[in-house]
Amino acid sequence: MNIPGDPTAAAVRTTCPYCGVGCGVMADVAADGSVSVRGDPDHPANFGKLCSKGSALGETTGLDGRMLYPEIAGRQACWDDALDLVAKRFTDTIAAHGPDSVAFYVSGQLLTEDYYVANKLMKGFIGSGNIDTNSRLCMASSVAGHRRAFGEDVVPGTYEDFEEADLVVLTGSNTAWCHPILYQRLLAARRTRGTKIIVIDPRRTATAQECDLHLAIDPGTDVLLFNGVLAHLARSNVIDQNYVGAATSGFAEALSAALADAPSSASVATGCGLAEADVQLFFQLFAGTERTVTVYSQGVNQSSRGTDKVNAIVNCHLATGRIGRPGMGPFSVTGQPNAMGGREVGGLANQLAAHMGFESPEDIDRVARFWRAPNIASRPGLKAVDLFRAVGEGRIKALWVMGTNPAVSMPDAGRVRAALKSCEFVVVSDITRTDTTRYADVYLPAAGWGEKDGTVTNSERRISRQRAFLPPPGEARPDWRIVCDVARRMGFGDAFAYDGPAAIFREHAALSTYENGGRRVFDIGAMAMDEAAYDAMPPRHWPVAEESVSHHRLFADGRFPTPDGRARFVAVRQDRLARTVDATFPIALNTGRLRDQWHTMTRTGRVPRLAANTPEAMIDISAADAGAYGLADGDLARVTSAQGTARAKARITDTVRPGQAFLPMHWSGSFATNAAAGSISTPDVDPISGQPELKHTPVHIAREEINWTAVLLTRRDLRPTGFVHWSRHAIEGGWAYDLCGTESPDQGILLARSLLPDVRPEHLVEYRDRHGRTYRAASLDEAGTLAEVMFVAPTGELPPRDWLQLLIGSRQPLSAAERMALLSGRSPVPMASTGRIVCSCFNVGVNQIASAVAAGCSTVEEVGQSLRAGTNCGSCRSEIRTIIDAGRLQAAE
Ligand SMILES: Nc1nc2c(c(=O)[nH]1)N[C@H]1C(S)=C(S)[C@@H](COP(=O)(O)OP(=O)(O)OC[C@H]3O[C@@H](n4cnc5c(=O)[nH]c(N)nc54)[C@H](O)[C@@H]3O)O[C@H]1N2
Ligand SMILES: Nc1nc2c(c(=O)[nH]1)N[C@H]1C(S)=C(S)[C@@H](COP(=O)(O)OP(=O)(O)OC[C@H]3O[C@@H](n4cnc5c(=O)[nH]c(N)nc54)[C@H](O)[C@@H]3O)O[C@H]1N2
Ligand code: SF4
Ligand SMILES: [Mo]
Repeated sequence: MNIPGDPTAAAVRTTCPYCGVGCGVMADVAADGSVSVRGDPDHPANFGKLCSKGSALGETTGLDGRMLYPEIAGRQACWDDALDLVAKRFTDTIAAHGPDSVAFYVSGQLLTEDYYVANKLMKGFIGSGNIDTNSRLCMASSVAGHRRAFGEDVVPGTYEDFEEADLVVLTGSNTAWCHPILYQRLLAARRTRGTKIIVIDPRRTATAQECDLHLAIDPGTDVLLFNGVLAHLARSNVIDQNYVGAATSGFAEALSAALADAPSSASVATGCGLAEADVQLFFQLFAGTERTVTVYSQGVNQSSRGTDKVNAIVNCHLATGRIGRPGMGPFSVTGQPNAMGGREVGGLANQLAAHMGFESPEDIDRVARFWRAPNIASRPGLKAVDLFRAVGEGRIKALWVMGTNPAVSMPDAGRVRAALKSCEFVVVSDITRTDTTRYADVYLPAAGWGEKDGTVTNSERRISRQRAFLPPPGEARPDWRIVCDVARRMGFGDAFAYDGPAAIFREHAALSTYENGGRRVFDIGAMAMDEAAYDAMPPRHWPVAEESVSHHRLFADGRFPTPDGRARFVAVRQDRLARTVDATFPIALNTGRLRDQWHTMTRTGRVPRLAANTPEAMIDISAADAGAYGLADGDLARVTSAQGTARAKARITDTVRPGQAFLPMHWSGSFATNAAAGSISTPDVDPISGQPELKHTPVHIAREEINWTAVLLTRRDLRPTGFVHWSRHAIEGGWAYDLCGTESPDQGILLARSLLPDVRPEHLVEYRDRHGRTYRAASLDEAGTLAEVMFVAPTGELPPRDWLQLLIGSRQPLSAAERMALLSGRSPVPMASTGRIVCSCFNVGVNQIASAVAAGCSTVEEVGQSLRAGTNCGSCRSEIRTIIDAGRLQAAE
């Protein structure tokens, strides 16, 4: 699409496919096919800014690793055969075993149009509720909490509320890393407004490092803390009695539960593991600040108490009437780019469509009539954890996975992999090969970001267009089309005869307004538009029931979509977590995200500058626990839970408390052996929302006795087998593999060498020491450029690799001096080492920042002026501050 007046006429306006902030992106395709991106200055979510992941989007559109053709049983097939087979197996299974013997497991990363047709096919035409989504692992507790309190799954506020608040309470949200542009908007507002920021998180995250008060609560105790707030509000007489009386119900019960739970700030402090003074300060700030926004994400949702946590928070906002007004409100930030869109179409097994549910026979009837659905599901389907359990038990015999990688991201993932393996028929639609596609009987290549058209809805209910600017590679097709093609083959052609995403969106909009009469807040009736208007659609908030009425902020009038129009307080009590630590599993394992990686790394994992900040899987552990388990920094830790075992390098840090550890969720089997958090995470779920407790798994940690380590730099894409541990990260022109093992060093050398390719002797240089402890090899290609390097050595004795990494990337023929120097790992011409990358937007390393500090830079701004580090997305600013502080400390010693 050409944008009038734009200097780069080819730029296409689209939306970032990562987090729920939903930033606008302008994409340019150069003559050579390369893609560059920049923030869309006119998009109201980001006003031109992009974070490190968004800025690197242009580097993810290449064809490396993409799957270009359908496959049946691992062999390339034509689309007709693949689609026929999927339709036949689903139809046969349903005929033999009924509609509940099949299921779809889909994703908050699908576009609304993809999601809409998948949901319509399963619930309306197959006639089962068995479509669930990875949003079950992500947003289900917020959805359930909203429905309990408001009667509908609605986020009342907008991003402007972050900027108009005087107090922002970030609860279980590492906003600096996970919603970076929204966080930067908050920090910018704080600079002028003086906003107070409180972070409630057991870890001292990058977000916590910037805040005014960090409450490092004991895992899972948020209900108690917010019950404490409610009790304090009552004690301090700041309850808005008028609002409570006019707009809510259930206050007395909620307050008495809160008072019973949290009789005093001292009892809250004890129960949450906090200092009483900090608890009092929090209570006072909350009570005394009218313009308060409470933001929450996975530290709240991913819990066996998740729904209660949400309601404990919402209760405090209802009690003070701080909802639906500027700078106030409970604010659940969504994770995935279209988590919200998925909730709108009813992608969760317990929702129907367009915010209608199975609880109401009228809703079921209405949706059936609208769809002309012959066989609509009349009850909810299985939620993700139960769904995979049913797959494992053979109750679900045909499963279609779209746009998610459950073999890695589900809790108790080993059991999920076993279920996928045992399932009679598994279909996977993805853009690349993943740990899940290994189990696919039929693989369907989907078109990815930049190749498909549709809409997504961000955390503030803003619907934006994703637009194509590249042709789908090979035979890849958009997901909506794949689903409709299967539906047609199953005999439902009339209901799936869309000519494009605009037609699907039109129907979605029409359903939202169908017999609505103001009962359902989700009404986008006025957005049922033609193709041209859809193409040009600017980002806008829902609801849009009528073109002229804008509902920027919801619930401003104190009316809620409940039968009596009142919001509901929910009486909640803090009681025990589903599972707690004990003598066998004494450490509470927390899992979550890193700044520069996206989930199972299928896209971000291929971008060298996104790998540079944290190249290997690390488990964060306190010095006290490391001491107790005999672990030194960088040792390989074996982490065992009731579900399984994972291995990661220990990082000793004061950001986690003794008794806790943190493992990122990102490292799938494609990037490391056995480092996935999912394999050890508990499948315990919140009883109301069915969301798993991914933030709290009791584990045991031990040191793995390592006798050799190795690094392999290569252009080849390898999945080594037979190793105790390996982990890889993208470098320019190839991959760096870190390997290690418990075998003797000479055995380790044998094992590691098995990874080297057969090359002609004249292309290989090798060195082995007399004692068989170290081995070094490098191979050149025909053009005389460096193709592979392998070093094997006892722990801590590997030579440097920075220079060799540059050589792999440069693809320049080596000089004689360089060839001579290869096995030393040191450039014949001295070069400064940048060190681990801190700012991935401008590729600035820790050594460069430390030098700038030594040369006199004493603030983050000065470092930015000198190196540009921290001046784009800003997510590395807290790390830069830590380096400045360390420099200061060193200077003082
Ligand atoms: N860089 C990056 N950004 C992302 C993503 C990504 O993969 N990478 N994914 C996106 C998605 S889908 C999601 S859902 C969001 C998630 O965004 P966040 O929710 O911000 O991220 P997490 O790291 O999963 O968890 C948040 C915090 O919860 C804390 N926590 C753990 N237990 C508790 C507890 O009992 N109480 C409290 N109060 N806090 C606790 C953890 O220590 C962690 O710091 O991020 C989105 N953005
Ligand atoms: N231990 C632990 N586990 C967690 C979490 C945690 O904090 N801790 N967080 C949970 C949360 S909040 C989430 S959201 C999940 C995320 O978990 P997943 O959904 O499994 O993660 P992704 O890696 O984003 O998977 C998306 C898949 O879709 C593919 N894809 C990309 N674009 C397209 C497309 O257009 N069409 C199709 N068909 N496929 C596409 C990608 O290649 C990738 O394989 O993980 C959950 N699991
Ligand atoms: S904050 Fe970053 S990842 Fe999230 S939408 Fe914006 S650019 Fe994308
Ligand atoms: Mo998520």
